[in-house]
Amino acid sequence: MAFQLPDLPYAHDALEPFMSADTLQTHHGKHHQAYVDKLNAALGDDDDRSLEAVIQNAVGREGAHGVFNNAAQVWNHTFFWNCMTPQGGGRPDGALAEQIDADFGGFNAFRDAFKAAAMAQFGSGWAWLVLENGTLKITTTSNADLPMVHGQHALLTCDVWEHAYYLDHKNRRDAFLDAFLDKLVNWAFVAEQFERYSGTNAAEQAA
Ligand code: MN3
Repeated sequence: MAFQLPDLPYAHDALEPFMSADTLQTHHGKHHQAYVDKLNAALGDDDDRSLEAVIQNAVGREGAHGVFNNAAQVWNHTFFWNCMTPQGGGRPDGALAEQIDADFGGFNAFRDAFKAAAMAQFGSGWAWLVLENGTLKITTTSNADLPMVHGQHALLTCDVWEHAYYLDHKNRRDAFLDAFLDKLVNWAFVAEQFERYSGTNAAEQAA
């Protein structure tokens, strides 16, 4: 069963002016699609594993770098689209906000640390807010690498490959990060991930 490119959770122009339709048409329609196509070509038609299973099986395995890179990039991009929303940005509330205060010393400290980490990622990669052993952490990964293969739960990510921002911001990764953090982050989605993995959602725990 072949993997499919998921639809964006909003219209291509819905994130303007902070992320252009041109960027999303290229990034989703060309880059993300290419990872899906290359993954399907590598796996063949009779592979019915989940994307997560493909990633975990391929990580670090000799001869499986192409499968890992394309599978992880399919996962990363799908997650990234969900981390953004029109009229996004602002701040989280509730249990997630309390844990950000506890683990980073406040939202502004979190924001500064996330942006600094994303700025410091050399070359292509991703900046993440993750939950690891009950603690929030900011991490970065290179190329296609992702938290699930490091025992971490991803809560939020920002793509810092140049293709994520070059059409809108040229070389200015800092301007892209400001737009992402202040105008695009879907904190409701991030809070859903936090509740799922932190056990603060009693209904999900019981399920
Ligand atoms: Mn990308």
